[in-house]
Amino acid sequence: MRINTILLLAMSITLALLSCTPKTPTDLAKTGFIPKPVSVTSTGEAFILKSSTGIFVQEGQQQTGQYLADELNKITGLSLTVETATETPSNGIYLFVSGEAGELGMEGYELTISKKQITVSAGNPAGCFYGVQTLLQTLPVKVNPGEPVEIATGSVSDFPEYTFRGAMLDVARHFFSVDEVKQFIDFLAAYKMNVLHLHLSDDQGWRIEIKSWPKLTEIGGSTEVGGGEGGFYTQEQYSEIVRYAHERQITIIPEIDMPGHTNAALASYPELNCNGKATELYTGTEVGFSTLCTDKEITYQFIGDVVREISALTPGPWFHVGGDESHSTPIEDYIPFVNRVQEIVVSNGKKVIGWDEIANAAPMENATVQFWADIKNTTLGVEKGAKVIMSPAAKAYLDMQYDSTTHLGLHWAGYIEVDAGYSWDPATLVPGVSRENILGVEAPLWSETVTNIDEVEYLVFPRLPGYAEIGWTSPENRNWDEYKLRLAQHGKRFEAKGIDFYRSKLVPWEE
Ligand code: TNX
Repeated sequence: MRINTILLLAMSITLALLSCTPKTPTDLAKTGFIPKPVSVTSTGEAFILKSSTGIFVQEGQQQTGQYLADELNKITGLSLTVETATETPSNGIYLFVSGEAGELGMEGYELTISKKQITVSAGNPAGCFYGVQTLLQTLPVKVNPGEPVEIATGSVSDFPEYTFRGAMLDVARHFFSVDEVKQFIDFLAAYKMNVLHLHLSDDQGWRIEIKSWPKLTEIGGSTEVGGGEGGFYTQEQYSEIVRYAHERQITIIPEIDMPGHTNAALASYPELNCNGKATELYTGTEVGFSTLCTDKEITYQFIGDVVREISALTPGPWFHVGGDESHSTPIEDYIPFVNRVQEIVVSNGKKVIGWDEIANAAPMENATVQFWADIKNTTLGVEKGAKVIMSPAAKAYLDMQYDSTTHLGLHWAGYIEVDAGYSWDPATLVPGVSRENILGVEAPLWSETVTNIDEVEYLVFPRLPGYAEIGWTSPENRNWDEYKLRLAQHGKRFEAKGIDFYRSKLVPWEE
């Protein structure tokens, strides 16, 4: 035989042998992580997760350890448990928080996977939780009982672009139960989002118990858009939401929208109206017709009580005062009103957030304006020293329809297909608002057209992971053509979690 024939033969035998070896997920870099991490390195082997695998945590990290165990057990059918350890064990999974910023910052983490050991080390507990989410995305969607679970080896180093990565749920237009809100929180947690803004009051409903003003929920909480029965959270239920979110490193921002969007309160208490007469409850979807009576002292007593009671239940630093679309409040009344409300919020130990209209009031040093529509308002806020949360309606509103055939949602700001929702940079979208002015990104879901969590899921998925990535991943590291391939891998995850998502034709979904 000639030498090349022998070589050829040897090559084909090797190829044949290689194709018989079972396929293991040994390339960590091929995992479709969302949000995309700063760096991923593969080392080409596998960690085998089995019933004897120990989960060890540093003292203080038990909650995140238990979260990891619960999630792993759901996927694998195993019954892994959590133990504390004072140093890195030689086998198993170990979660560790250094308490120092290091090169990756406080929220950064390093996930290292070798054949024998998986470690997550982070600056703070939030970083540790994010490392756990990355680890969970390395697992298959579902594993048959008894089948070994292989996790590709390598390492991930990661940290977020923005410290504020959020979504909003409007529980006022339609009410959502505590369990539904918890499901929404789980959606955010899976993609490393850390803020849930709850729009707790509007013309159609008042959704949080205020002990000093009980009729707000008794009357104002009794209906919703379309005339359904509405509902509200007791203070205990609200605290339960806060607690559940906190366990997932998510801060709740409560919003009481004022002076407009207040019909539910005006229907509950006649004295809040300038004419002293209670309004009728409202179940339509018009905006801009209601206003608190800005020159009555009782109005500020009311706001003082509401802000005090809600702030006492809210460990997060912010209170959202709304301030949008106050078309029935003359601007000369609006400005002193917002100024006074800002003082009330600050005296209750919270920082003010408001929709971009509040920039017309002053001063704004410790306040944040939420850009949704008006560039002039937003840049005015920046000039007055405010920070900005980017929620451009035409890009980031989760209630905008995907296209003209979408059966839920609105389209007043346009249609937002999955690519359009993803392909923008908060730091360059608005002239006069740059990276250093921006606190972060929030995707709001208004609920005029959605009545339950299945409908919420259809508008939220698959756009939410894109907003999470805009908040987490630097713009240089983001690109739709590459992102859509990673998103395509997540369709199976949505299905496994029972999420009703929109199968956009722009995404090559993996079966
Ligand atoms: C505008 S965005 C509103 C809401 C509506 C939403 C519907 C904003 C600050 N105000 O009251 O629910 O549009 O998309």
